[in-house]
Amino acid sequence: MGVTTMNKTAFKKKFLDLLTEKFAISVEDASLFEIYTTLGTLIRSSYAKDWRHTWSNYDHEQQKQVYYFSIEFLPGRMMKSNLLNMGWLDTVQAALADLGIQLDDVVAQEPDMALGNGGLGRLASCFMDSIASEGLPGNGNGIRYKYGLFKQKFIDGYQVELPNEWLARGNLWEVRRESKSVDVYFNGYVRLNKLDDGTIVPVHEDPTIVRAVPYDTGMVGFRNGTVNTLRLWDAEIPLSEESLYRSIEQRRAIQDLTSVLYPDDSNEEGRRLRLMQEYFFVSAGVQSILRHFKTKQQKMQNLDEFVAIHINDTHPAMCVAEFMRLLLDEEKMSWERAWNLTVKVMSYTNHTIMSEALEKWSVEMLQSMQPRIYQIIEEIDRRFVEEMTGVVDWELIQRTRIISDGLVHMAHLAIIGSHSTNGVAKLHSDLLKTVVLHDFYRLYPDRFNNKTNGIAERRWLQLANPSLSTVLDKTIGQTWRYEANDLHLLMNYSEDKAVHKQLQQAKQANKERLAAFILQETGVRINEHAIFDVQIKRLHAYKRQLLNLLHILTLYFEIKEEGFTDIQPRVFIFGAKAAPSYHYAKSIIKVINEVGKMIQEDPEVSDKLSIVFLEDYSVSLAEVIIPAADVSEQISLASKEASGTSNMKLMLNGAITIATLDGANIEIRDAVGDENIVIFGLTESQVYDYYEQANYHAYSYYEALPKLKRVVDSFVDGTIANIYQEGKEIFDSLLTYNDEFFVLRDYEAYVNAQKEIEKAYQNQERWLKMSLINVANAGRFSADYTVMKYAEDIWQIEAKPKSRKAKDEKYV
Ligand code: HBZ
Repeated sequence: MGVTTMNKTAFKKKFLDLLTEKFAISVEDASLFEIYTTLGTLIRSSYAKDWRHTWSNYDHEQQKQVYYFSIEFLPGRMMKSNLLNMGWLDTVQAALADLGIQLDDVVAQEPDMALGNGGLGRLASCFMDSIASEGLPGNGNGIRYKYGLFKQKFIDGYQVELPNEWLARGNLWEVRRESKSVDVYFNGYVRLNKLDDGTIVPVHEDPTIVRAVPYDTGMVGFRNGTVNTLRLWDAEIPLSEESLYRSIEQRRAIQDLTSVLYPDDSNEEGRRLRLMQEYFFVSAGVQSILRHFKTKQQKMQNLDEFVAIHINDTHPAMCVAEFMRLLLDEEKMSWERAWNLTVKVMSYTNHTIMSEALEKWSVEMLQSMQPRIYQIIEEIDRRFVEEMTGVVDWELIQRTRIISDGLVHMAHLAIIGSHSTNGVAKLHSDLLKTVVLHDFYRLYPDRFNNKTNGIAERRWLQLANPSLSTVLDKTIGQTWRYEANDLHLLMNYSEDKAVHKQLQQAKQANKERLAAFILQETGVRINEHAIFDVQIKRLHAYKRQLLNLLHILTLYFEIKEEGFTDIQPRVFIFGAKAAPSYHYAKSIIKVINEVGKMIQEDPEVSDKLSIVFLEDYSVSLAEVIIPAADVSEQISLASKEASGTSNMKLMLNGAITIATLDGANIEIRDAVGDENIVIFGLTESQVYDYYEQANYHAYSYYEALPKLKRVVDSFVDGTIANIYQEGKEIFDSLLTYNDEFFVLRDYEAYVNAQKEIEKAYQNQERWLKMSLINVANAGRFSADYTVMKYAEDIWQIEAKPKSRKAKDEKYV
């Protein structure tokens, strides 16, 4: 595989032989699932050799490798992206068509690997794709949750959470590696044994031992023969300890460890389990890295020349202490030497500026669950305080130390124990330095840096949008397929009417595809010629889906009560899950659904407006929505969205962004220019001024703007049916509790910005040019570039020339 091509005849023969071998069935009689299994098996066995070679080459050439620790990965479906990256996609599609099979029907058999909540998990998977595609030596380390993120259903407009049994029919891509299992210790206590020579050896007494079994999945690089590894850990009862864990509760406690992905950490029992999960995958991962390193017979002293460990958000922050534990207790290294290595090996990414989202664990919980790790954290903290005393003021030390007020601050551990802390967009990284982590910036200015997020453009353009891809191939050639910045060649056609026309046709085809999907899923027939206005992301107050809804209601009342008729028809498309315990977010979902129903049932408006709230937003759903979008809603309160990544995916597919100056929106504006994006609302510094002066009065906006008042009142005056409680809750959040996220403050600017969008759309010539400029300038947001920057600046890892084949040989 790799850059070698597979011809149609050879593929058909292999495929039919394997189908017979596996199922003793003819292609005519085979079910789609049997076809899917056969094709998947063939794909996997075809990259197996490259997988083995990649692994052994890294060792053989003594390459430094990065291990990306993330409590979430959200790869979505793998079949098509593997085919694309192997260079087989077109051949297989054509060969199957000859056999009367549509590849897309086969692909749909695969459940989404949904082991993440949102942007953070998806970013980790985009990085896995790009790391392999750049030929970089890098692997993922995470948890193999038995249930993925809950399946969302709407019942009477309410979100209901159902289990997502993604493993029910097996998982084609994973390999269970029993022989690489490790033991992870919990609970018990630590006894310090004094040896004859006076050295003290900590012994973990009476532990609960959990066996961590890795399941590896190949991460296939784009046409370069590189296949890296995503290693996900499952918790099992250790065979040797079977007899010890006899009670059902004990056995269940172990099995539950990797059972669910946490959408929710709001109750004590849940929090305990979450902390166990964190230590579980940290310890298993770090142990297996060191074990592997030892087989290479390198000296421990040189560890930092071979290993980089990345801490994705604070969830894996215990990597710092676990790494120390192994160097101290197992390798008998001195504290100073171990610490020096740890800081060089570790690096940390922060994904949020909301301080309430930075993890803190109670000393009591951490100490009882992880007595040795807690001791080490205490010692790191003690030495930190000692080192800083007399150098900086006492208050600063108190604010930055790891343990204070009975809490262990995980972000502090990650920053103190690593050589690099980065934010995920320029604004976010600046805010880390100046506000959120300012104290740490004063201590360690050199550790802070920015790495703006990126996306796997192969998935989000080549795979998700074949119509646009074809137009690009015809217009600018194919080099953009491996060098995303070559999309810029499209700028040469920014005034070309013929190209505009083709872009328009591609968009229309995608809109029809989405409309058909919506009809099939919801029974609702939407206007394919309306503006498709899209907001897809987790449901959160700061992301302000509510602001979007206020605008929709404004249009509704303009039609109903003010007799507006010349409104450009719009379909508002939402995709969003709310954390099960996030009451307010669930109320927003309910109200959006009820407004949707009200509009749909009203013939006076239903031909102009509609709301489609698609259930169970996921990577696969995003792949159908994004190519069809005309408008990209990126309307978070400035300063709150660390980066955003759907903003990048949507611009890449030619949607025009309506946005606040938040997260990566700012960099999108810089890329496309002010004329090709619609910006509105408070800036981050205006938001901070309000905070400083405490002078925001939401009520005054409600009072001053009659249209806004009409809309806000509709939550409580009976205009919208079935939202008695939810409507009141939202009304109160805006007026009684003074609108934490400045929705009313930004309302007028947003409505005006939406008018601008409408005006631009009505001038299709202008719109298509704007759209083209967005596509042409999206290349810089390819995660290929992002991971190269991490590789150079943070991880200090390199790709060997031969693993960069696709780029270097220009395969087209
Ligand atoms: O990470 C998101 C940010 O909100 C978004 O702006 C950014 O683009 C993206 C990638 O950097 N953060 C998350 O998605 N966070 C989580 O999903 C999360 C999951 C579990 C937690 C906390 C946060 O315990």
